[in-house]
Amino acid sequence: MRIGIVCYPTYGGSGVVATELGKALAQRGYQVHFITYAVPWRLDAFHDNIFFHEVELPNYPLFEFQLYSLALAGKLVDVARYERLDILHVHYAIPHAVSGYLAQRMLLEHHGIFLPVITTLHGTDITLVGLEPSFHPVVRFSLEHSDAITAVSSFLAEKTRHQFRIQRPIEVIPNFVDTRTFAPHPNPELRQQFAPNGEFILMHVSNFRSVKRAPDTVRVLAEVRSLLPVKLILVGDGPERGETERLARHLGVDEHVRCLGKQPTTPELLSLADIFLLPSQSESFGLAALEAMSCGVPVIATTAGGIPELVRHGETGFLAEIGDIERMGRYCIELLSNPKKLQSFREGARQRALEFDTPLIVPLYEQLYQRVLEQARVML
Ligand code: GMT
Repeated sequence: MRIGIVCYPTYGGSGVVATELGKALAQRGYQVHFITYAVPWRLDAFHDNIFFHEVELPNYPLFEFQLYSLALAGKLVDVARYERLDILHVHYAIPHAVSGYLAQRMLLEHHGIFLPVITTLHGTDITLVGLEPSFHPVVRFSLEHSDAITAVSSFLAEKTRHQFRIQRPIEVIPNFVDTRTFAPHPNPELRQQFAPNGEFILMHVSNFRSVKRAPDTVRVLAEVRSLLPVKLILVGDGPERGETERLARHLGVDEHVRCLGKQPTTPELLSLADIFLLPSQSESFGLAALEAMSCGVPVIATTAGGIPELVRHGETGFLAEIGDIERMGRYCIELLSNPKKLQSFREGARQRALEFDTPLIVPLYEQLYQRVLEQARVML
């Protein structure tokens, strides 16, 4: 089967899921074609069966804003025809589902080719940006015309039904992790660099958009530091990084915060953490937390969105209300000051992550592709 995958190539969960899915499918013998404006950042090496097609953006003085959705649709037609794609899988509805629909119509009317389009919803395409009045009708229309829709959590599927009045089935296929790669990798020398006096380590990985509430991680650090020696490692970059760093200075904990910027979230890096913090305002699943859990790191997070579908309160981590810094701090102290409990949560986190292992989840996408292709054959 020849599968086209459209995603954002930048630092972010939807692009990571799309890329890891493409890599896993290629390993299973499918031919995978990524179509986007840059090489996805997790597509870090040459992979057999994987091809990359860059969407070029023509520049013209009249276009004050770049017309990416149109350029993508045009490129999809080209790739679908010349690479003989069987199916197109778009990740993140805006604008990918719309470009996919447009390409599908052009392929059918001009070339007599039917290309089924599957849309996977990831989060803010439904919970935030998609709700903007200028996008809402477009997202709704493109979902109604997708040949199948998947969402990464039950929370997100329900939100989509409710906010977009979608009656059609939405299949829940959760995020996944390669638990062989993302496994505990203790590295005492590296740990020594971040915590030279044996301090505990809290970690947060995100794109620092406001929904992530990254500054809350610094507030939690300040709370915990009043009782325990602890450091905070921040990985990633984005709009609220500056504010997070300023808050650390304001609270007088800046010497205990290390901002690493955009980094590959390697198992070695994640394994440094004693606790992973995810204080999000909104989170449809929490892929970063799953990768940390797979490395045996318990998660202290909010109850936002789909997080409770991943993190088991009192077993693999703890959940608190959004913005409840005091409680998150208390939970950190409870775990860090009780080595037996911390160890049992570490094991719990790893066990839970094993339920989202790549070989368990990727077949759900393969079965969906087969079903959609079968449907298309019946229709034609
Ligand atoms: O913020 C988004 O919605 C975009 C997306 C991304 O590219 O970062 O993140 C979402 O997709 C991930 C992969 O499915 C989920 O694990 C994240 O929870 C989700 N982020 C949010 O819902 C804020």
